[in-house]
Amino acid sequence: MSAPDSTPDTSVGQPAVLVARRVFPEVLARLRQHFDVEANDTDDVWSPEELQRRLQGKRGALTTGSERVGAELLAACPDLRVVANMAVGFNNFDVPACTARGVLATNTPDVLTETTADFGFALLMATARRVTESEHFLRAGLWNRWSVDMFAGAEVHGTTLGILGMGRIGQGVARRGAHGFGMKVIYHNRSRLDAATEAECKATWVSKAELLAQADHLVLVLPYSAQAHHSVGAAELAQMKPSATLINIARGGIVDDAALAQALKARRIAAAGLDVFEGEPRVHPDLLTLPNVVLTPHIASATLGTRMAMANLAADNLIAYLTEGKALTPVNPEVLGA
Ligand code: 8YV
Repeated sequence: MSAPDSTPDTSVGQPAVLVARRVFPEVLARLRQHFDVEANDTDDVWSPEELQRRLQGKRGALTTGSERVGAELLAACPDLRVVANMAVGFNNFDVPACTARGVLATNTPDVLTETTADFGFALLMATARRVTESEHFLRAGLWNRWSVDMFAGAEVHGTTLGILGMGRIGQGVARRGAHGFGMKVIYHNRSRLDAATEAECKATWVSKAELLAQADHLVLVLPYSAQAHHSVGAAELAQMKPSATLINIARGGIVDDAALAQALKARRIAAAGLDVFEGEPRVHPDLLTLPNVVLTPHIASATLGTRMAMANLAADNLIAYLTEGKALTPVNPEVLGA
């Protein structure tokens, strides 16, 4: 398929863009300096049909991980030139389909790295040290005496931190573990880091089997793809230490949530901390009943400063592409040269 004529926009008047979810007023104001903006001012996710209808005549869209941009939508929206995701992950985009149609896709890397790594560590600590479980106990009025092993949790400092997926966020988690908590850091990734980055993170590459067998705390930070689906399922959980904790700040679908619930119930592993879920915002009902799992609603990047930086970067990508044919963080840069 030949890519249709692309940027910069030369149509009369300002190009029209769609903002698919409520974002900060400051960001909308910036966009309105350049574009005719239609914006969702609610937290409701538009249905695919509604999204398609509202995209008619739009040159650009600011999306979040909730809006699916696939071949069908792209075919039905021939004016669309750029989709700017307010997320580092972009598994909601069919990138080859975007490229085939000459539609630029962008994401928001870097600006959320440290904040997300902070949260990965917060979830690890809360899970290992049973923070939410013990808080529920206290709030329920059940705390009436000290006890020698009450909510005794797992050690964090000096233990082995395993990281599956060693991109920017994985490296941030590794640095925190190695430098802040004196942890031995092992990681598995398709490609090994260069020696300087390994030294900075004090991290050692191991096979996936070694990672599963040796980690006291295993943090998942790999991007979602069809190949990564259920990277951790019953077979992998069976290879972990019974005392281990599993932390998922990557994407729902990386873990087989039903298998995890079974493993947690049977104490096959000690505990899990989950920020992302298969089919979220639904959560596997068995997970909700288990005491040894900490559950948070996909908030790893949620500080106001970081969310603002993400929204601004997505807006900057729209502005750069539709006014100058450039992009700050493209995921299919080949479209720029087309
Ligand atoms: C977003 C995320 O909050 O950046 C990502 O990939 O998962 C989160 O930071 C979420 O995807 C909304 O776009």
